[in-house]
Amino acid sequence: SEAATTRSTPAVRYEPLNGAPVAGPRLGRLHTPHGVVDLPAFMPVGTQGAVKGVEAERLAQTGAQMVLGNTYHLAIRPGERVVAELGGLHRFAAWPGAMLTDSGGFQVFSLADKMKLDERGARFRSHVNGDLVDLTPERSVEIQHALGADVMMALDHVVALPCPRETVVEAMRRSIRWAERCREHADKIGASATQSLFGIVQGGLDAELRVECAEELVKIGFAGYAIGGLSVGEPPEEMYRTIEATTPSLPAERPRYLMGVGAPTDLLEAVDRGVDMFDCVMPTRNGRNGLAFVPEGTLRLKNSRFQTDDTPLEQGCPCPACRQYSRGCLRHLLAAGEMLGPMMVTIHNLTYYQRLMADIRLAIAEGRFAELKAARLAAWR
Ligand code: PRF
Ligand code: ZN
Repeated sequence: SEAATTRSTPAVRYEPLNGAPVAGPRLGRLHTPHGVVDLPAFMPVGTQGAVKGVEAERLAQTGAQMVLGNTYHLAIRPGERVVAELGGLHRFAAWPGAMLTDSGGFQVFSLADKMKLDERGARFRSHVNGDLVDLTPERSVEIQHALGADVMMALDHVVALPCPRETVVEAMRRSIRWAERCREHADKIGASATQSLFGIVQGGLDAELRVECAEELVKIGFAGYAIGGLSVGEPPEEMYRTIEATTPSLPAERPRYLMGVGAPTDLLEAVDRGVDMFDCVMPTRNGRNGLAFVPEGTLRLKNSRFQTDDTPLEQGCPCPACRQYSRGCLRHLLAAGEMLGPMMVTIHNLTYYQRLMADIRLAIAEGRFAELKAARLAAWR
């Protein structure tokens, strides 16, 4: 069948480089129609098609190889047809590298007004202009196909934690049914030839539900598997335990993506449990607020102790912020509301995250990930 053919030649292919352990640190590569992504990888968030305050060429200089875009935001404004008419998301965002779009599931549950949800999908009012939007699994795939990212995400039902187990079970089972509809629709409209679809494991903090969800998604068959519904306010230890309960149920030869995570510590803990991909607003959002990531932890640049600090954010960092500006100058730019301040701290933070991922990959390659993890955790503590 056509579906079988497209599935045997996936648009995105995972290449294991350290024997594809089912859990534990994994070194690999993701081959996409827009280049290779070294794994484990961190994807900066470009919600509106642009990483806030960072133009595409600068973004490439941070070491990023794959960027995330949001179906929810781009469908509302400017609309996927406009993006398609302007050449698709890669051309539109001037990003020649790999891209992934989130399905809109998470954003609908966190941003939309007057949301109505049933088996068909979600209906809600746009938080931008109040327009009525109808987001079904089929529609999410169609939008993501028009946007044209290399990886599309299945539409899922995310619940806010804590909540009753029955609610978690219902949302998890619905996410599986929606994922299957996404899978079928992607094949039907021919998206699977040029784009890959990832399923999303839900199930709250319940190990049994996570395993059930993972196993059902694997039966449907996806190019990769995401772990969703985490980093929504639960203690870090609960998140790590849930990741650890999930990854062994995922195929070793497919990439795993932990959605919306996280702090540098979380990246190390998740890589240690077999996760390959991450995205998070932390380096960009914190950067805009004047919080810089450095090897010792974070620097709150608005603090007066940086007023006459003539050193760079991070000694030895190759980023344009550290090569050009002192902490004292960046503090002044932030205090004065000069847009260069947030832009420079964002660039530094993204560079910091990409250098961390490069260090993680080298450590896995050289068989010393445990040492790297211990040293970094000790330095941040
Ligand atoms: N689902 C989707 N996107 C997401 C999440 C999810 O559960 C999360 C949870 N941390 C972030 N982004 N579709
Ligand atoms: Zn820097």
